[in-house]
Amino acid sequence: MTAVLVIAGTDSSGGAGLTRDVQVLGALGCEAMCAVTAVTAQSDELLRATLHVPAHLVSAQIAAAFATRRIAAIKIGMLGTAATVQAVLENIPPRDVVPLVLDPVLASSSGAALLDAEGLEALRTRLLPRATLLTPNLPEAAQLLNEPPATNSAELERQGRALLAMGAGAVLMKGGHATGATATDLLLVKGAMARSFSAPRLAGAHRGTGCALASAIAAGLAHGRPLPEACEHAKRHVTELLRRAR
Ligand code: PXL
Repeated sequence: MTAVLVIAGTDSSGGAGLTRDVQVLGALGCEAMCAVTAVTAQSDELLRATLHVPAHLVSAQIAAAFATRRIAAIKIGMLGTAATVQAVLENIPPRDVVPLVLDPVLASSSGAALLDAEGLEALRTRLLPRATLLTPNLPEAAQLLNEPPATNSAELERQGRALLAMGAGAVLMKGGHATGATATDLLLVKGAMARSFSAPRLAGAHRGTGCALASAIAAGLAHGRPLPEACEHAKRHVTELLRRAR
């Protein structure tokens, strides 16, 4: 079976994080290898406690995964600290060898920081240029750029292009935090027209959708789908998951 390495934190509520990633990868025909970066105790409303896994143990998990199987794609979620960002950088192959989907997890749905300030700087300057695809939501894109969140589609595209200029191979700007009848994601690749993927906006707040989408895209890339097709397929899969969860 095609193997995908997930580098992420756990969420005891089951809404987000590593368990969500593993669930989605399994449903899409991939085997999940994993490197746990953090253990979080949280409910939907509150982050109660976090343990950051020591960097040497994150390194060892990644190295062991690569020693065990041929890994067809990597998905990165919560990292927590700069030391963990560094451990990841030291243990993953270059971008042209294994595609990397980087979900820049900065805060929990309840608003608690999931990456410290030094970690954010390391992610922005060193890990982002390693990403095949960066998948920020509106608040994450804004924080990465030190700007207010985009409020219209022109700003969304400009911010996405600014993140491309920082070195990401491609950027998928997720419109889930915007408003309007459709939830539209915008895929930006250097030298190409923007492509958008839309789905009807569902009522209510949904946790773990970012984790699920990035994992579904990683599954598509692992199966050899071209990036736009992987994004489109992933969006459909996650929309269906949300619909069924209601
Ligand atoms: O959805 C982002 C996310 C990722 N990883 C962990 C989380 C969350 C959001 O709460 O808890 C562990």
